[in-house]
Amino acid sequence: MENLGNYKLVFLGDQAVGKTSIITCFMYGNFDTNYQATIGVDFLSKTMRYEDRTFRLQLWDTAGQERFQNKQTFLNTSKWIQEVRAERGSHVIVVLVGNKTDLIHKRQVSIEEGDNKASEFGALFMETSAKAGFNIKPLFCKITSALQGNEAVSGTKQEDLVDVNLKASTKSSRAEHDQVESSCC
Ligand code: G3D
Ligand code: MG
Repeated sequence: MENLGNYKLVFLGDQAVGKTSIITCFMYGNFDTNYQATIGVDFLSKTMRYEDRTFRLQLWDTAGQERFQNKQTFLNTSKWIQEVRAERGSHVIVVLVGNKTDLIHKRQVSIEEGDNKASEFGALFMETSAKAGFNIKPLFCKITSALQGNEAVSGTKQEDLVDVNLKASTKSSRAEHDQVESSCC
């Protein structure tokens, strides 16, 4: 099994869009666990397998300062993506995530709008619902798949970075859990 090293995934987006919920759903398979109750660690780790390679993903949650209404959180993703590009350059993989698809009657942004915006920014796009557990694992599979195409390996000086941008809807402190391999892609 070839180990392709550590990858940093940073979850950016306005407050209450569901960043923490997506991480929780992916790590623990449920919606209600509040991993942030455990304090003291900066990120959660999970090893993903893609074919005969493994990727260790570091999930870095962040706490947005401002809370906006649904549509505005989508508009604000432009700012988040631009900041990431300005800071990290164009090589980073950016994924635009539309969360809370379970709130069908409150939808403000069409799939097409999301898709178009992602294309415009050279980002991947995915819709999810942390609450329903919809598309959460596929999201991380998509990221892993993009990483393996990227061929960034441990041993290279620069650590590759995946930024997961969220739209739609914080608490602070962090928990540590290093979960074992998840093979799904
Ligand atoms: P954040 O980490 O981006 O700030 P959170 O967002 O994960 O803390 O989620 C903010 C609120 O949105 C939480 O509700 C959470 O339960 C809810 N939420 C997260 N994901 C989904 C989703 O997919 N669908 C729905 N319907 N709600 C979601 P509270 O009430 O605790 O503020
Ligand atoms: Mg949070």
